[in-house]
Amino acid sequence: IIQVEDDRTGLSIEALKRGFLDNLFYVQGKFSGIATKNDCYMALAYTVRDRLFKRWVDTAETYTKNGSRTVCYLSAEFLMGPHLGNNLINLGIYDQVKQAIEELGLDFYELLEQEEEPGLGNGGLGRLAACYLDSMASLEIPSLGYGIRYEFGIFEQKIQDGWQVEITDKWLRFGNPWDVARPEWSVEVKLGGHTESYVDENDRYRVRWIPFQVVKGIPYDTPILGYKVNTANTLRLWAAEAPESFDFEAFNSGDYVKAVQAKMTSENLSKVLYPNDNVSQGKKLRLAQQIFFVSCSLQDMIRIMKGQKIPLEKFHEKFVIQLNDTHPSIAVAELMRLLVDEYGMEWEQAWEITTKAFAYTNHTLLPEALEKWPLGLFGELLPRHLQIIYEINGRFLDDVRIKFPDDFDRLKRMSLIDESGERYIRMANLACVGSFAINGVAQLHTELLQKDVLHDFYEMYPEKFNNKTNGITPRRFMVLSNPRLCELIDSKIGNTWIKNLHELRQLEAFAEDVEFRHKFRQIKQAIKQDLAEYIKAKNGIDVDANSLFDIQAKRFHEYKRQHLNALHIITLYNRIKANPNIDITPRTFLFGGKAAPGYYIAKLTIKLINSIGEVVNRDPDVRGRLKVVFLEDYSVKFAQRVYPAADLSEQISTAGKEASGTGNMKFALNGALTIGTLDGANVEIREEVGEENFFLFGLTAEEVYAKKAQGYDPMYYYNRDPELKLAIDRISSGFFSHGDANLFKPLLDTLLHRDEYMLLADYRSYIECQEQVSQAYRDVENWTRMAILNVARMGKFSSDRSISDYCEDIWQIQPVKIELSE
Ligand code: DL6
Repeated sequence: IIQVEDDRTGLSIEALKRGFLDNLFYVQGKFSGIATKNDCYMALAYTVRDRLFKRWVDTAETYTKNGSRTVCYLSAEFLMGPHLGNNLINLGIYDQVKQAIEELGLDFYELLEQEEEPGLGNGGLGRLAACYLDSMASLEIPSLGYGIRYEFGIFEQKIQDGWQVEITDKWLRFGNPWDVARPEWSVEVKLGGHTESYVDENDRYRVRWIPFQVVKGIPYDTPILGYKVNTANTLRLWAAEAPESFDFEAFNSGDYVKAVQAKMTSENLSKVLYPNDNVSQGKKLRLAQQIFFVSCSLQDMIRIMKGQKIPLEKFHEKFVIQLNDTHPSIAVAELMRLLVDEYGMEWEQAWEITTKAFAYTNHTLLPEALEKWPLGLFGELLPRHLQIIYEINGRFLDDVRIKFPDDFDRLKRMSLIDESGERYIRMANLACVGSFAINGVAQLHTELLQKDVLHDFYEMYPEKFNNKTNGITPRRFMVLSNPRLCELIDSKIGNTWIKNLHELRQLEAFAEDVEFRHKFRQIKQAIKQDLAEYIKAKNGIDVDANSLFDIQAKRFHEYKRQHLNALHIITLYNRIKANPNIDITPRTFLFGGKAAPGYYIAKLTIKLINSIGEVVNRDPDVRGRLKVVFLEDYSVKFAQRVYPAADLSEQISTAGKEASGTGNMKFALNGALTIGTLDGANVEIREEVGEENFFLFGLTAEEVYAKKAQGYDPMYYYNRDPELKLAIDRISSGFFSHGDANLFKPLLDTLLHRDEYMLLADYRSYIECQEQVSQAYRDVENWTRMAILNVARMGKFSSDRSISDYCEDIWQIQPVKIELSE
């Protein structure tokens, strides 16, 4: 008998080639002669997907048979990054596929590049959700990610004349090979209208909701394969449609156009991702998106329970639901509605189940990011939920009264409804009351939540609070994005660190090994050279790969203080202008990141950086010692190129403002040293890598509060620090704006008159710290030693560690091994 490997599952080079050609023919309908790059990418994606399906189906079957307890991760954002490369890594067939594709005469990397990344998130919060899916699958934890299949993800950024311009992200334009529609599991979601009370056949008082509109949610499932395990979990994203059952013709008396309009209105729900990071705009469509995906997901969970014949009373035993910030927190009221109104459960029992099912992660301390909905808007869209929230609130405030008698101010602060002016529903309060666990995302962040933002809730329910420091997946952010460094590490300590990042500690010994340091440096240098070539091709700027690559890549936000970085560049430039022969460590300043389209100051900061670049990059006095580059359209795909190329990672937020940060972890894991404040996870990174391997500057969170309380005056610093004054005056004189003295005025006004984020107070400390960086970089051997120690000590920041902690402390869930069926 001749044994031939199956075209769809075989992992040999020959089977992979056959699979590819088969998909090119039968899925794309093309022969090699006329196939486009995209046809070839699609054929390859399907070939890889075929190999996931066995694992995916067997995983689903095992969970169904066992009725496994499952984590449902509810998130308005999943910033997954390209799937192809990651799936190859997790399947363990990267090299085989590369060879197969090359033997077919194609460029493997070109095909990887071809993938349109699903940009269904803004930044840290969405990317964290993606890292957590990877870790849950890799740790064999039964889980479902639930979110929205936005037709348009985060906008594409173009830089025109130094300004950010936004272009619609049409990521679905060529189709998406990674998800499968499951119309058979569609559900309906009600919106608007009014409620009626009635008495049921058992003489019970009930409420019926008569909606104004009904929207259908269609689930699209993407397999999420774990690293070198058989587990393939599911990311289930909902797309909105008009339901057929809605009889438009009768409803709109034959007005076809109106009927089509209604269809369009429904589809609007999943049309576009709101492009704000860390700000809530209070828009009705956004609330509609939230209830849409939350209701779809909860109804889906109930369907799953029915399928597994598990009674609804056991909802909280079957599922634990993690709320990724307050965006899905309407789920507390929606689960109550489903249990009480739709399934006739008594309030007390429903509340018991609900409060045992939900856990809430807070991701921000910024007041503008805390979601609150005007009561009128909320009631118009969700009249029944408003009643339910009133009921929850009434009972909750009774509990507060008992625990803290006669404390009326406390009642006002804790109420789910803000009645201090215009009335609002406070979503963080709803999440706290409705959840059994509340966590922050770094030690300092959790402490500040307890002390300040959620202090009353901490006093009410101290047992609910816990910290879960964020983490990142080493599969995407090392194995996939930095193969050269991985190869070096593997050659010394093997490759089991990929599943157990603490094993990187073994590299500490090699920090003292000259030869290892040399190789480590060569690799960094080669990666920097690659990025330099990319920059030359894209921006037309010559960048010296021997210069210090100083990178700040993250969303643009005043609290992240990209403009503090800009003040440093101007300071160095001014020193050169004053003394052209000054001895300066050559640096390349790289910036990447998007600004929310409506955030004027953030967009002006992008313009400022580009304007500084224009002057600095062409001034002959600088003689190439400083370069400033703006990396257009920063994305997960792009980030994978950027992290490995960094020497210095800028983590310079005002202390007490950045909840955690995760870019800080990605840079350090790839061997960059950090210059940073004691903010978010920087504190823990510094603790791990050692204070001698971290460049610390700036006020602490406590000092920031104290200074504000004393009455902070930025002009004090401006008037006393001549370098600071000169840097600011250079901007205001129009030096960087072709003589236009008004262009950057709004930005400078924020600094000189209020300086909410205390750049001026931190300026001198930052500049001095940067001088230490410049000195340290000249000691090549010691710099490399420090970089290696950073890599070696990043074990704590694997998202596998974060997820293990969630499993143990919050979710109470065990791994389930998946055996592949014959
Ligand atoms: O927890 C993930 C990520 C943190 O690392 C960042 O520090 C934090 O700013 C971000 N928070 C948000 C909040 N958005 N809202 N609401 O994106 O979360």
